[in-house]
Amino acid sequence: MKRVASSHSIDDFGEDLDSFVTLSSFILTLSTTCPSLAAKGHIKKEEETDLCILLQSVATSCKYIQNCVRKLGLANLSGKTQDLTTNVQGEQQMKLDVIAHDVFARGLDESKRCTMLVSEEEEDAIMCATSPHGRYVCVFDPLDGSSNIDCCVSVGSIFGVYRAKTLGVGDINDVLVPGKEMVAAGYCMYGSACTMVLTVGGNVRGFTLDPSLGEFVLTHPKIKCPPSGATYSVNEGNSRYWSAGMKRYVDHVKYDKESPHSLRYIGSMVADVHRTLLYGGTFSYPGDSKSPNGKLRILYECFPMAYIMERAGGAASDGTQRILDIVPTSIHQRHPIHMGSEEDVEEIDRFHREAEMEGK
Ligand code: AHM
Ligand code: MG
Repeated sequence: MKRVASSHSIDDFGEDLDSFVTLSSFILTLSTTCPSLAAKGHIKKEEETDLCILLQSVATSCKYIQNCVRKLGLANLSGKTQDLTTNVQGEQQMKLDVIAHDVFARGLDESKRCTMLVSEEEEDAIMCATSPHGRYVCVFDPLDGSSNIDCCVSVGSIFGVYRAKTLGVGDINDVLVPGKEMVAAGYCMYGSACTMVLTVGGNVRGFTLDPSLGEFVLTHPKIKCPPSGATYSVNEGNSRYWSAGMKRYVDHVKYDKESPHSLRYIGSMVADVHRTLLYGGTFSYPGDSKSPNGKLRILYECFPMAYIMERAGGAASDGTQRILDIVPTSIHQRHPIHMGSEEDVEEIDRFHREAEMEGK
């Protein structure tokens, strides 16, 4: 479409409206927008339709949560739950944790496309009893980083989708498989803009919520993580508990590089990973002597983020092995993680290997 140039053209906003795509239109045409899926026989027509309905449900939940986050202080949504409930990790639940969980769980259950759901906020997997034809399992952290919410720091929702082995039957073993078996993964960041990052096994795409349309609009058609970066992101307050490999790596990026790498740590995984994905560098939540498995949950925090990072050309490891090769043994299991630019993650692995060979 040819547009007449004007001093205040819509093109001034930097978007090419010839490729105006919304999240809805993208997921309605998965096989054409993700030809790799269809070509490799990864997905059949009915699977595609069901995945489309499931992803629409996730997108609607994210819009709902985004509205709650935006009016947090105005609608008495801030703070902890009144009865001071804790989640399965023993962590104090915030009001929005509970709301976000309900919105995700109800939306996905009502989509009738899932056999089972796993949420950070629920100890047991949720069986979707009324979905006899459900063919997917969705794992999610409905509101990651919620301890930051009352001071208006960016938070987000993270999700991953697996195939159910038996149609309509929820089985915990469907998710106790390597993360590389996911069919889709994404996150939505409730930040200065509300951004949905999604991969359905092909490219990683970023959509920004246009508040006036109420639609996620494609703004980042093909996100690629730079091969190396100049930032590291980790809770350095824990450094006294770190392994020798981790300590040496962080010293290396601070003292051995031509110019020191910058430390960027928000303490909200979605925001820290989003920045790392776009600008490069590393995000780590390592294991240490106090918490050998780190803090982050493998199923609905590490796996979806690692999947996205790899699809964008980056890498994710625990210092010795690829995250997506790990087979979890329980649904709320924690695991150490380092992810980001491929060369930088390789360097972290090298530091871990060398320290281990020295027996440190
Ligand atoms: P949460 O799921 O209870 O919100 O915890 C996960 C969050 C991540 O967003 C973040 O990377 C990490 O906890 C920060 O932990 P710490 O405060 O120990 O650095
Ligand atoms: Mg979380």
